[in-house]
Amino acid sequence: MKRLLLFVILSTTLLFLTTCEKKEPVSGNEPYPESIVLGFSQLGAESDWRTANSESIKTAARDAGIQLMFSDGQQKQENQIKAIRSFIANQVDVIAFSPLVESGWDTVLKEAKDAGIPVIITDRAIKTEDDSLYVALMCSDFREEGKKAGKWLVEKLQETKRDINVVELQGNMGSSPTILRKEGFEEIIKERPNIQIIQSVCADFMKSKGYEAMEELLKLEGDKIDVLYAHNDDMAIGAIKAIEEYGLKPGKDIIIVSIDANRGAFEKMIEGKLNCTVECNPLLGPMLMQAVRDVVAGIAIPKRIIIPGSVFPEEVAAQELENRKY
Ligand code: GZL
Repeated sequence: MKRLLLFVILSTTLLFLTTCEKKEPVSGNEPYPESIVLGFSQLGAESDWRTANSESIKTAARDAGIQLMFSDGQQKQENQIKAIRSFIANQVDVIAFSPLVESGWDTVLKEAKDAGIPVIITDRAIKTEDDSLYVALMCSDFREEGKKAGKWLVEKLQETKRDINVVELQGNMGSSPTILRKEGFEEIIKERPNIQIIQSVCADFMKSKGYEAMEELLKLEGDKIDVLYAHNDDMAIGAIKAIEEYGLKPGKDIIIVSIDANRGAFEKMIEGKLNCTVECNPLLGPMLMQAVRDVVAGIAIPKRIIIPGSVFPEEVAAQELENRKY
């Protein structure tokens, strides 16, 4: 009788312990189905910024033990839509993506919503009437970045009364950074009627296209160009090569302000060939993985997460270079 009683007490205790053990947060290292699966649709591989962004996401997923299905859209929205559909078919836990352009996402995001899969938008924004289609948007304030570039230029030219001719290299058309960086910059320079944008061309955030576009602009406007405003450092760096081949001194004959604050821009500022870069941080991986875990755990996250950034004029480039992480 005593043996039976002892057995009952022991087995009940054991049962109680196993069912009450605290569930550790999913680290994903455990080889069991609870590990989180994230489907990420990247827009392409057009710039050093994008390379750093993709690396940050892959590394952060690995460190968080999150299974990552990563797709490169190769600068085509239809590829991103296909990737999102494959994530839905694979019943991933969360979908995240960096939208190449602002519009055209409602249909596929509704499919994700109907499948009960939460979506996090990173790096760029979308245009939609229905913001229930995504859980959160984490990206920089692109309009503010354009304004910062404009303010730096206005400050630099405050003693200059003559007409100043600006040429602009834009990122890929229809993307939120391109649209808003243009608007922000124009909002500031319109206060100075002597500063005018005389040419604005698309170079898709790419070094090679920045070179080609600047080559053409120099043929068109040559010695009339006083300032280059580039929506990212890569296009500015491509343009610098064209300016030098044309026989002018970038950073001196043509003032150059751009956005991203990548290492290449700091190196050009140290060489005296670029004058200012506005920071747009690509290292979103850890923040994204934390958001993914929170969403899976049912923890509310902010609808809009703004990534902060500073302004780096050439004067601080040398001391700042060692701190740059991308
Ligand atoms: C901005 C990002 C832009 C960068 C470019 O968040 O989408 O795309 O400024 C990149 O360098 O190509």
